[in-house]
Amino acid sequence: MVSLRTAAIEVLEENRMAGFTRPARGLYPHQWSWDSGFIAIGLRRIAPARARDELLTLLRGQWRDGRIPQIVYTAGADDRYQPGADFWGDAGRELGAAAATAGFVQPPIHGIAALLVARADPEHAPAFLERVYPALAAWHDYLSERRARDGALAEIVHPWESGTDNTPLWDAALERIPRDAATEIRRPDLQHADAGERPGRKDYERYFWIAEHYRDRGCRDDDALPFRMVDPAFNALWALSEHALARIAALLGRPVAAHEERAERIAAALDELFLDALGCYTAYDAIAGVLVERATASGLVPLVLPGLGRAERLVTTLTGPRFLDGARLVPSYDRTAADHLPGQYWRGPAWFNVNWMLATGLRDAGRGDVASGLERAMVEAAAAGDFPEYVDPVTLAPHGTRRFGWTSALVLDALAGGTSFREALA
Ligand code: 9WN
Repeated sequence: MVSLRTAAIEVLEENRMAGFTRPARGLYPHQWSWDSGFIAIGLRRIAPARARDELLTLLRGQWRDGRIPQIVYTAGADDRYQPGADFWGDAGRELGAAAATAGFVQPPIHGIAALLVARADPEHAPAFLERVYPALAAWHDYLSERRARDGALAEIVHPWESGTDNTPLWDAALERIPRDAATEIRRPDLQHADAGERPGRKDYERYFWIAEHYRDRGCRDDDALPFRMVDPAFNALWALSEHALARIAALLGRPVAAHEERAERIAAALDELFLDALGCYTAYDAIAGVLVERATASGLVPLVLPGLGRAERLVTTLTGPRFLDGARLVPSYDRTAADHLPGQYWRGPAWFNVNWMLATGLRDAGRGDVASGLERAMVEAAAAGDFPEYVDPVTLAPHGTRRFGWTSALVLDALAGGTSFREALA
């Protein structure tokens, strides 16, 4: 029998493409932005050069305005995933991308991923960081100038930008979106995952309506956008990555103050998203002007931030009945909510990337005991379910696709003893 480590390496090998790793063989044939961040973090444990390539290949898709796109498309795979490159046309290429890309973005994991990858191989770090630093600085400037127009926190303009697509956080905002998209919705994803475990038809009609609206207006981030949400996980990762850029700038002998100031500004503004009644952060609907009253794992992700004032309260919520009490892994959505569904995508199942971020935050917050428990459950769930995309938080039963990229990568990191953001930033 092969070891779990060897099996994880095999999954990453089987998903290896030219310079990057696809999330999964059938369901996701392209390069995804935040997947590549997590995958690079895992790859640094076994192949630092490949981890560097993973991030550098993603940056080929960067637009002149600084955005790092949600998807960099593999040529000839449009019939296998929708929306494909054909949906977006030449928008990205006209705006400087060296590859066909989506117009949306995903959570800014890249700064911290680049720092961790650099730390894993000090000899090659300076040349790698010289290459990625300007691109990552431009990416964060895009977020600041185009997405955080009204304050310190960035808005997302589509559920896909959160990476937690059908989380209950977006339900009320999506109710306002028409369902008559012009695109013929084919759903090739349903050939690779159970329909009951994926977003539904109504969700897809609305996803495409917003995507067409954005694309047809040149992917401009203006006030006419029909969906504008402030996501706590997206912004926490931005603050963490901004701290990482400060560290990278210091290693390169460049000014650090602007990065540090921005990181502090984002972290301070996150406080506006804290809902005392739920004991965690939540999303803000920038169109309706309201906080969403739902407890999701996204609202725990600020635990990744060093020195977070509310860390203790978050740990209490995380280990309490809404999340970990009675479960093995942190569910994506409140287990006490009437509409919690333990096998349905981002409406209940536990995801490995989220649990990895929380384990890292917990260890840095002095709760190595809880962190180790999560890492043990990740390892067990990956072994029993053939590296599933997501699992039932209580039984660890596998759901979604199998032999999934970031599941394998982050299990490799857990097997190597896990990560400390605090140490990486020191
Ligand atoms: C849309 C690739 C991506 C992840 C997201 C996850 C899922 C896509 C989809 O797969 O989203 O981006 O088709 O549902 O929600 O987090 O990046 O693994």
